[in-house]
Amino acid sequence: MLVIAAQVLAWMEAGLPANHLTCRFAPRPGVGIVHLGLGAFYRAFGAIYVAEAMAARGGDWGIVGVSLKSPGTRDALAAQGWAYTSVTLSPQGEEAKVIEVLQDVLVAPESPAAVVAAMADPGVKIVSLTVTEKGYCHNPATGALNQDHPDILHDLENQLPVSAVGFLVRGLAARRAAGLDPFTVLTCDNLPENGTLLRGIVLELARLIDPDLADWIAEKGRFPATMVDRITPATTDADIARVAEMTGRRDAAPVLHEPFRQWVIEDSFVNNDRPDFAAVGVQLVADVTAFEHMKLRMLNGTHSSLAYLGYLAGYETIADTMANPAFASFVERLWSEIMPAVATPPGTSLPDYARALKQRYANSAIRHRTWQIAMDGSQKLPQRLLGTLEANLQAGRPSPCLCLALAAWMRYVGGVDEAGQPIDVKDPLASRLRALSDAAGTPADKVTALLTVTEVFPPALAAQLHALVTAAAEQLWAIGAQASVETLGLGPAGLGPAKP
Ligand code: CS2
Repeated sequence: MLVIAAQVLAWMEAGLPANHLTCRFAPRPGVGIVHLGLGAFYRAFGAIYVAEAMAARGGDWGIVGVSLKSPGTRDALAAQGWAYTSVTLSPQGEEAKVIEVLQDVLVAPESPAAVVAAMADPGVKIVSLTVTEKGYCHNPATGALNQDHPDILHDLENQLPVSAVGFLVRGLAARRAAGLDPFTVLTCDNLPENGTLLRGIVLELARLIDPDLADWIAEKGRFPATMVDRITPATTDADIARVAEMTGRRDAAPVLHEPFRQWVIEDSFVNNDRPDFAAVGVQLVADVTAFEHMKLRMLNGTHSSLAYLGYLAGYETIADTMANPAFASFVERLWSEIMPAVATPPGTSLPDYARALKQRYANSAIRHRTWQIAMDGSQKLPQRLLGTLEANLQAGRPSPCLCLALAAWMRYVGGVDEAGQPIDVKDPLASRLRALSDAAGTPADKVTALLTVTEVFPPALAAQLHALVTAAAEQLWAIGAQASVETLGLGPAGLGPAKP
């Protein structure tokens, strides 16, 4: 232990000016949080807020991270004593900080019992999650648990789980057995009404395992909804080399992100036990819904639209896509279609939010690949695009740009780009989507076939969308993404001048 501590100190201090060292604690704090899913986003976002809240107001909120699949992040961080570099990238320059808030990292497949034990530790008050949309093992169109999911079938038959939901249920069961209160379950994924959704999924699995446990969770558990926002591309080998050059020190697991961040949390925690989030700018509110709709529809909805259309037009990153004036104008038109379907959250202006997003997307210091955002579309479309489309259909508002984005997803999941090259489509439904697309002949047939995927499209909405998306697809296949975007996107900008 002492040897590791000395190595880590050397690791942290070599090459970094003292004022770049932040969020270090001596003695180490106790563990108050178990976090499932230790990807770049959480380490660039939630972990930093927790570290800052502890630095500002104290408390034992050290974090035990859990990787649900592979040991890579644990192995990289172990050699660094769980510390890592966070780099803020902006056109004005870059700033590196060392974040030392993780106290341990567990790899669930290696030691599932240790993960359940960590959750059952009396000091732990919160279990948070960033496991991405597909990690919830649910049906994206209905929000219900997918009881046929292989991981859920496993977790129903075994004490030691593999799914995030399974770990939550077994962790809560262990606390109940020990006579402890439940932990607060804090979801940090981009899902609609994410707290309520996860509560429903956890209760459904718990009820199948032990109905009394489900009643206990329903009565005592807390599942606050959240809106999370910071653009954080996956870390690449080139990023690792760049950070080494910047800091003079090799970090095998740095995170690189934009300066902007926003976290809105429904203030509903078991026994009100949480870090002093308000002290570090987190918005604690009674109702997150308006913030969440704004973010999922205006940010993630346009992000996915730019990802599919930008990828098909040959762009590698969002910033590259935005550098094309037709796309920059097209995204404004998308916001004009989306804003009428979004309630304005307190203290916010939707046009200002859109203008700020435009700047964020144009940040060329961030290399956020269109391919990365295009991943898992079947899990993302309902909350990002379909809710907006449904609201516009009901109100009789046209949405040609959103329909084009949906058609672009359909072209993308066909697995062949406009130059005839294969696309590496990552999606839990990839092979089914590909088979449906391949079996259909014309673009119109492909639209008809893909709209039958009920995990994505509720049948009534599919029927309403059919003619509109068919028209968009016919144009997209005929003239390509670039020309389709030009057709819809060029012309005067849709957002009007910024407020002084
Ligand atoms: C992106 C998000 O990969 C994606 O699907 O849309 O990760 C996005 O960058 C974040 O939600 C921003 O907060």
